[in-house]
Amino acid sequence: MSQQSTFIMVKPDGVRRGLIGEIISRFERKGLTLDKIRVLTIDEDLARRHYAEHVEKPFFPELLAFITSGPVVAMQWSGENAVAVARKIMGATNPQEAEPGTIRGDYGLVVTENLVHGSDSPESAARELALFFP
Ligand code: DAT
Ligand code: MG
Repeated sequence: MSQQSTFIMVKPDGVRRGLIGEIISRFERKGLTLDKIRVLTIDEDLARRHYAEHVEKPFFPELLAFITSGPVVAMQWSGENAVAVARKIMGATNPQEAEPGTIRGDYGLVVTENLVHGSDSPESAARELALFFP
């Protein structure tokens, strides 16, 4: 356990559906601290760098079209064990498998449109935070 920072992003579906406040409030209520926030539309270059590990995957074209389809809310959150705690609040990648009570479990239905991104390790967090908050 340690003090950590993590990168969290409300994806275009969360913004379109008016769920920014709902998603932010879940991290807030848990006790994490919002350090940085910005609204932007991701272009193809940033999408390829952010999702570098997935560029060769069969689902990447769909992921690229989706993540560049409208504004996102990019954030830095910090707190004790923030990386893993935030992933727990988000729920499983596929919203159909995500538990009720998680963001994806409560609001998502299909895997591409799963509302929220969160770093999967402290190393990913450092890389992603540097991309979005240079
Ligand atoms: P996570 O967002 O939980 O870290 P990931 O990094 O494995 O999941 O994948 C990044 C995003 O890509 C994920 O949020 C939704 C999409 N995705 C993942 N696996 C997929 C699949 N099998 N089919 C379609 N989209 C997928
Ligand atoms: Mg991931």
